[in-house]
Amino acid sequence: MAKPAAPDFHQLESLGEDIKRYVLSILGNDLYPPDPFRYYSGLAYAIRERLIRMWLATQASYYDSMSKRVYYLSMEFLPGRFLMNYITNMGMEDGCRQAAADLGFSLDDLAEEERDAGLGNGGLGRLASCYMDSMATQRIPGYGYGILYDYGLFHQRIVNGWQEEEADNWRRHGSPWVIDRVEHLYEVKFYGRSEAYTDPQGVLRYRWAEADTVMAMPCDILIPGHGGKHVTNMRLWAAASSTGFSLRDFNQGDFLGAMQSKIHSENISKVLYPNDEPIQGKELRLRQQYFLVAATLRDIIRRHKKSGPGFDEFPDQVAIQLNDTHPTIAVAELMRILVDEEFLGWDEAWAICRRTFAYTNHTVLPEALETWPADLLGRVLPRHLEIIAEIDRRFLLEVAAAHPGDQGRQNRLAIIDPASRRVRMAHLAIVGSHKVNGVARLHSDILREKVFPEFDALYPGKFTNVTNGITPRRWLLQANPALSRLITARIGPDWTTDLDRLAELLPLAEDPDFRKDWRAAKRENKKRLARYVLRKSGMGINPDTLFDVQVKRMHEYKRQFLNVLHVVTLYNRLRRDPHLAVPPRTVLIGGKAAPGYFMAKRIIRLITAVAETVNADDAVRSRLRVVFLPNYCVSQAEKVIPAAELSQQISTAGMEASGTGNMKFALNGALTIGTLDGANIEIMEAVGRENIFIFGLTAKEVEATRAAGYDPGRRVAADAELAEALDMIGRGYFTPSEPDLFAPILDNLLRHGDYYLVTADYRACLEAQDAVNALYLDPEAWTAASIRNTANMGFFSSDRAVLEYAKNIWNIEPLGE
Ligand code: GPK
Repeated sequence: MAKPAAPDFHQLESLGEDIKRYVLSILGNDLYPPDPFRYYSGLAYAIRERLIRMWLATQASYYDSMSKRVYYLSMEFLPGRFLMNYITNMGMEDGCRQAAADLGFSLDDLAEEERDAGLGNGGLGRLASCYMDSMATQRIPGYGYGILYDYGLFHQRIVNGWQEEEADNWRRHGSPWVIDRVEHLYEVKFYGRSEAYTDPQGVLRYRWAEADTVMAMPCDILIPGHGGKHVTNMRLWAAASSTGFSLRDFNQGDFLGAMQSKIHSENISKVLYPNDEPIQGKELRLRQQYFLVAATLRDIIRRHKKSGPGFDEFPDQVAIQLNDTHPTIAVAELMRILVDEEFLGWDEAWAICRRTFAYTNHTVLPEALETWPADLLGRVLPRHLEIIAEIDRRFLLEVAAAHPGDQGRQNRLAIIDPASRRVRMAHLAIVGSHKVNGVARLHSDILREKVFPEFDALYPGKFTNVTNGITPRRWLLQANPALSRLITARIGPDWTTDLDRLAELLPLAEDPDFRKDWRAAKRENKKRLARYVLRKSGMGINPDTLFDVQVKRMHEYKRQFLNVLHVVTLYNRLRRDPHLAVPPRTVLIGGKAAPGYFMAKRIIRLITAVAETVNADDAVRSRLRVVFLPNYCVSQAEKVIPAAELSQQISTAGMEASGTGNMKFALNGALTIGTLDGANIEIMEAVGRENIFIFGLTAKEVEATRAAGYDPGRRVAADAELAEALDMIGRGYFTPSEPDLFAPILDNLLRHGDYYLVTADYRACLEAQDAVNALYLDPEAWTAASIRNTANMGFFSSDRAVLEYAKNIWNIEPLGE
């Protein structure tokens, strides 16, 4: 495929004039002094205008096709920045560079002015955004649906070594990418009660009485596919009060009272919950979930009715994908609409529901399986609780028919747990869907065999796998121009939409000239990252050291602590032997901790403490540096990942559902050091066992080790280096003024059985790091392995993933050209 010719409506000639006009008319600002933020905004509005024209011009074909559509429901989307993504996907890069230069700016500097749209926590939200890009590129007709939070994920600052959170008021300076559709408001109900009545035909029916209402306003963000021929719409709902404020209260002089209900309503879309696992029992979170679901289903049904067919054809026109259990109340809401408002019979409505929904599970952590107290759910959504109870009653009859007399099984499978009276959202999602998928092969196996075996027995074939993927446009083409140019020069540009084509690079791993160019591209990215780190933290890092990177949310199961133990051990070895034959290293660690996650915050403090000590030690500082990267986010990932040489993916086996960072690193030529967990296994199979550093217990061994009653004390006693590292941390070597700071971490390890098996995998991790060092000392061999990583990553494109969903789950054909 040749580079797409810019269609007429891109109108690059007038770009410069348009930018200036927007600075004046939309921002109401002077052109002088030439402020980069103003010019970024002007450019953004100029792009937005072209994008809207393109969307209007292309949506007709999309509507005319009358094909089935998918609705991807997610409480989180994590797009990051839009400007460069739009420009690359629309093929406008050269024109935009020229226009920026004519105005006296570099396009890259303007792009740096944009704030991330951080409407998600981590992997789950970023996956949703990669899928939007791939649906647009692969012309899969569909929409993303979510919430437009006023405040996205908090900003992380490091103050005295500790994480501090700052509100992310991301729209404060305007958001050119968001199109408010003020004319399409819907009402969403909460509270009140369910009321029975008899209709004129004498049938007993139910309605939702005395409810409060909140308005949902759609705000659209357009997502252009690569080549600019297809645009997908991401519709995010913003909450608005239905009444403005109470005039009666206001007239009586109670202005603040009058504002109360308005504030209560608008709170719904105020802020993203900053946890990367569910928040148990927070009423506002439940209201957010229902708000998304109710507004979205209204929109879907409006569109369905407009297109003609009746409800019996609904599942032939509509597929709804539940991104984790967060939007699962949709099952009850669709039943409510069909039975209470459209007057369908229960069985007919239920058949429609089950054919419409599919559910993606993203975690097996038991503490992360979402449940709601039945009485809370019943207070906020009275009719839905009744409907869930009825779904549960009928479902348990099915279970009883299959396993007569097995009350234990009924209790285990029940949607409403009879013991705790909590609604198990995963059970509702499984029962209400036609397919349930995990996000990597191991994860899907664990779901079937360990987490939901009795559901699997009841519904053979319902459980399936779709291994996650990432978009090669953002994560290679756009984030790594140096490597992209090199790849395109050798194999042409088609890899951007057909990632398997990267396999054509394989023979080039044997070519010394190509390896030299490959190293030069990596070095350019390392220099770019070094400049970034210097700018952000004032610290210089040396691009001629091994860049060893772990960036992801802070979590005990992800084992940033194991990484620290390796660092401390390496530090000790270097202090003992300054001539140790290992390559100099820069260890970069970044990630946010949930604000209430005590242990994760302590681990951040440990990393910053170790960094302070190591970096101040003249005896080792030229051989080992440690950096904590504050505020890890999508735009930072775009700088960090292309510069990485070693990618740390070291979770306790069986606990990381898939991982997607692992894919981004390998695609950019980093070698992985990792456990046999999540998608690491499939990455190993793809890149070859000799091009990856695998260590540690397997998921089965983890299970067996725990079952046998693991004793960390014995392991520590038998390993002098491990004992030394733990002792230094525990004694306050890195925090002499607060020697007990890390006692809680050590207690977890040594007194509470080391649940995440850090000590069990320590020695294997160090041996894998020895192999890393040895290979890195042979630059030609390392580079060849790096090339083989990139060349074999075709499978991990999100294009492949969404096409699998389309074929096996949604039953949707991509549109033709
Ligand atoms: C899983 F359950 C969750 C969650 O609430 N948030 C989240 O980001 C992640 N995830 C998994 O932890 C990753 O292994 C996985 O790659 C990602 O979801 C996307 O599937």
